[in-house]
Amino acid sequence: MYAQMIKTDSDRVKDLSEMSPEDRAFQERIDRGEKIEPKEYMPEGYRKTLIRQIGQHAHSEIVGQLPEGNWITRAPTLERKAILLAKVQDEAGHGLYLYCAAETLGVSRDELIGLLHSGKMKYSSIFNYPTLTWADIGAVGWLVDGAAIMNQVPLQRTSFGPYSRAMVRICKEESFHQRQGYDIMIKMAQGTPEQKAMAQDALNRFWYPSLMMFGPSDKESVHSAQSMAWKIKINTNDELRQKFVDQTVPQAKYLGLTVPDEHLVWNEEKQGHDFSEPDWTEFFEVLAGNGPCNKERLAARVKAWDDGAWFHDGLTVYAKKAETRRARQPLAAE
Ligand code: FAQ
Repeated sequence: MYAQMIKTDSDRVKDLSEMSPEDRAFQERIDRGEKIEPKEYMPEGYRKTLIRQIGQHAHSEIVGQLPEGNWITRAPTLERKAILLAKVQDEAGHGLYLYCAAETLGVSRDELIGLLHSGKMKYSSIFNYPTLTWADIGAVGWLVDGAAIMNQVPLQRTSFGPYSRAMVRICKEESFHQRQGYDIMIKMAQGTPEQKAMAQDALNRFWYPSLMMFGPSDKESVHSAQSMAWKIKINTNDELRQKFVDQTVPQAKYLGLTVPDEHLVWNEEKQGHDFSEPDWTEFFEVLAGNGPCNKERLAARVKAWDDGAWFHDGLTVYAKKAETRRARQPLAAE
């Protein structure tokens, strides 16, 4: 049912005068900065846009465990192993809060997961790139979590109550994640020449994919205008990308690493950096399923789901039995 609705939420933004009385009252609530809660009136497009965005966000957290999960057994020290294990578990928790937030909109978790597994729903492009060395785990924490936080801090003020509340907790955890990544990068960049070269190589490979995380340029973004009118999104894709570059360039400098962009330069007038756009052809290829790891990532998720089916089925049967038992039992005496 939801599958047919995914593509239909990007109509032109309507003027207040063109709206039905309910939609106008809804838009006025949004404009006053009120939060919308699950049982309250919302236009169908608002509900569908949120299911799409929160669902994709949840899938990203779950699929995002895979590139780092690969390194849990290979982390260089026991301490690094424990930290990475905790981080990967946090990502699972984020996925669960987000699936719960999506469920309040009337879509089931099974339906969302089915859409992910059949390739009908997206997850973040970044997780279709491989993590080839330990330095990549540093780069993921520093750049990928850094980009995720840049996007998610404003989402704490998003108009849908359950999504904004999930973001508050997620952002707290993500900032630890970013620091642990930067800490790995500091150790590598200040280590042997070989370690520093690994850190530079990780930055070279993760820089442009991290810039792509913010989505296509504002000219190409089909959903931004409506999502911003509904305050689902608070900033445009390009605004957040610019903030990310401005925040990250001094961090790279501190590490003694070079951002792989020969056109990167501080622009005094705009008080921000000028920088090269990512390769958008590559971005759309990754979205179409043709990135370096798309097939591997989806196959790993489907296998994990299928391997866990016996447990899922057992729990469902047990829950039904427990419910029948409870229904048959007379009420306990007062
Ligand atoms: N990857 O019109 P727009 C994390 C799609 S969390 C894949 O601009 P919108 C934590 C977009 O869905 C990372 N698809 O779309 C972590 C749409 O396709 P559709 C995830 C992308 O929604 C760290 C089409 O392109 N964060 O990393 C991407 O207004 C480390 C047109 O684009 C979130 O999901 C992309 N990068 O803006 C975990 C944050 N960009 O649906 C483990 C919430 C765009 O029409 C380890 N989401 N698309 O088929 C958002 O803020 C927005 O959805 C955007 C896209 C900004 C991602």
